[in-house]
Amino acid sequence: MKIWEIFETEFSANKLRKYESIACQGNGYMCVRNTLGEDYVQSQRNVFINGVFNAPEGEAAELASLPDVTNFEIAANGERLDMQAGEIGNYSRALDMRSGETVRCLNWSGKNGVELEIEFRRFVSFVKKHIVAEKVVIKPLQDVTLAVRSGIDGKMTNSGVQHFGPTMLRAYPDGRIGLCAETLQSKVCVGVQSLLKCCANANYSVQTERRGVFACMLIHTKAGEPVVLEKISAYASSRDLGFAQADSVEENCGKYLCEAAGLGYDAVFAENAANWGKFWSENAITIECGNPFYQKAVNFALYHLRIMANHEDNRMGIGAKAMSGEGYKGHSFWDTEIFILPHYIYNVPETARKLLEYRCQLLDTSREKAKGYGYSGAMYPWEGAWVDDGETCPRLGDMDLGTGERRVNWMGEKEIHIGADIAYAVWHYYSATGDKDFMKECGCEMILSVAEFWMSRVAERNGRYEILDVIGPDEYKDGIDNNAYTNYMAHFNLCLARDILANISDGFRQELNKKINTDGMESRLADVIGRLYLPVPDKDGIIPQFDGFRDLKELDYGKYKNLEKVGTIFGDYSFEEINKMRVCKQADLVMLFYTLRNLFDKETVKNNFAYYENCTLHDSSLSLCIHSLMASRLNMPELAFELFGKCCEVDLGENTDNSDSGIHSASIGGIWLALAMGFGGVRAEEDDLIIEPILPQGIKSYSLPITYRGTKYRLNMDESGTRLKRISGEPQTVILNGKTVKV
Ligand code: IFM
Repeated sequence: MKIWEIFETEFSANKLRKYESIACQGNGYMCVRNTLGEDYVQSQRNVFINGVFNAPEGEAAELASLPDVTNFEIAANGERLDMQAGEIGNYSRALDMRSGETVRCLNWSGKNGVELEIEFRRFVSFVKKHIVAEKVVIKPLQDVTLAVRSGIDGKMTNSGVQHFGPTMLRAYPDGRIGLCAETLQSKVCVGVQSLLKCCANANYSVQTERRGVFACMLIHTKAGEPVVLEKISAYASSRDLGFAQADSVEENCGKYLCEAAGLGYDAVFAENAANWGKFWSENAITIECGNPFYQKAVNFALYHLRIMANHEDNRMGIGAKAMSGEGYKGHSFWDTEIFILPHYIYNVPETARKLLEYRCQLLDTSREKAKGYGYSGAMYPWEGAWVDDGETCPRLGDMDLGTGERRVNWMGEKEIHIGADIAYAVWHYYSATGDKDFMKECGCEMILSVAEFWMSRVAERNGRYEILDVIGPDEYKDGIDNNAYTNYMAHFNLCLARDILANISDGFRQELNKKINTDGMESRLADVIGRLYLPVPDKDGIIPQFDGFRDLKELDYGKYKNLEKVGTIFGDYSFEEINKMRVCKQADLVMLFYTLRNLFDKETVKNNFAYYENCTLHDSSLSLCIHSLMASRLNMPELAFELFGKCCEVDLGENTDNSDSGIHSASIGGIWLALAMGFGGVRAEEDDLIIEPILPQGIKSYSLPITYRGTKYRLNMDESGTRLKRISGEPQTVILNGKTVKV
């Protein structure tokens, strides 16, 4: 097994989409699906720039599919290269995660008898963030006339929805071709330029078509003589960081392209490879066990975690599919704060800060949303897009094929735990970094604003405060009361707000009061904190996921566990029926034990874990990693390892096609969670870094970096025990396996 490569040795059109997603290439600014040069109907071309969203009439904003530069048509003596026609041999295709470069090699014999050896290379530069570079080497085995056509195709859509208005096409005197267009609603100008160069004498022409401009080359070549083609492309937009009104997208794009094209593919690649090399040398995680698949999955997770976030810009989040496909429209969910952010908090805290700053900038639209529903404070969007897009959760969901009507999607209104998740993430970030400036600039205001929301959202019933009519993380259930996860997380958020008010200076309070009125907040907080209903274990020791959960009827769980396809249960039951059954898509209690670890004694957690594990189908990609992490904490190392393995298979498994519309960012963050916070037992608590590693049977060793309050460590665990090495930063104390040590 090649642990550094997303690799295939056989061409299969049915696997095209999955490969395009899992082997996508990017740098946080932009992302390109790993599409092939020639067209196949099964393929889905997408290039996205992070933050370039557009809302079609009557629909939610989505990441707009941009003009494509990955198209590369090659014909030999008039016959088009097509791997489904003619014969292919020596095929291989690999994305090398060490450098971000993808290489496809094949021998192709056309029906007309022409034989070619071809190699395609492509990368998206991590240094020159606007650049996509491609190189194609064609070696004919006979004298042949090659016709090459490659350019900028602006006919791209998001499954049929065109986000751009009229396109401006250009051919520049220096051989560059270009396209500029503006998104229809958000009015973002996007520019794309390419330069195609050939080592051999070529008859060059430019072709235009509606929304497209292409460079064409006719090359007469001799048997055995390789023809080398290089295509460098640049993307720019009017949403680029630092873009000023007086700037020109077209000019910027041309500048980026000329600089990179002047250097050529190999030089731009060398610089990019060195950047990736440094990343891996400082951040690699190793896991040694009988099966190299796990090492590959960990490499895969780190690769994607690096390319999914814009590390410089705080105006966008991370999509549930990152930018690897159209799934979930590029929207950010709680996936970021609870599943993905911990990796950044403990490895790239500057990026974690940017992601939280994005949430801070959503405060105004969140306040408007709360007002719209008759609440106060900040009601965060369930789905976030561009920083001022507001709630982008589509109001209408899937079509009911029976009635022809679309079902109402209640998540935007009811899945309100997201506010507490964000407040929790602020606290988590602060605990691990000690970043007081962030708390002053954003963090305190965020926690207090969401706390204000909870105080208006609770309902007085049964002589206490309850939280009614919500959707918890387990989305099989809709319109439930007193969801344990939501109530406890809201309570935690309220307590954080109380503690902030108890500890801040008068001066800072005055500053805060310019943004949020905190007068008299202490007594209101004390009232709600004291009287908010928090579900407790019943007579069997089980904490109900929500009111009445334990009375719901059971199901033959075995039938739906370990299935390869998500949502199989919906083949047998309607949503309304599942709503009335004691079955979980993912278990809210297990989630809660992960976020707030000290609420219950170990016995209670263990009993509830077993109870909920039994009735959980893991029908959400967010489920397995948390169950693995909790199994580690509960000292069930073998189960933890088994669930970790399943989590690694969410995107990398053989038989799934559920990555076609993009990878699962939360599950990828979850690979890190299960390893670092699960096996590694790493956590920031109060003012301490606590590390309590376990070594499940079957794992020989693992090693991972951790950054805590400016000091970088490497944790090594093997059969001989735990070693913690300080790599950089000031010596600090750490609680390692229960003992306070100075590292
Ligand atoms: O945020 C999740 C949600 O919990 C379950 N449905 C998919 C969303 C995006 O991953």
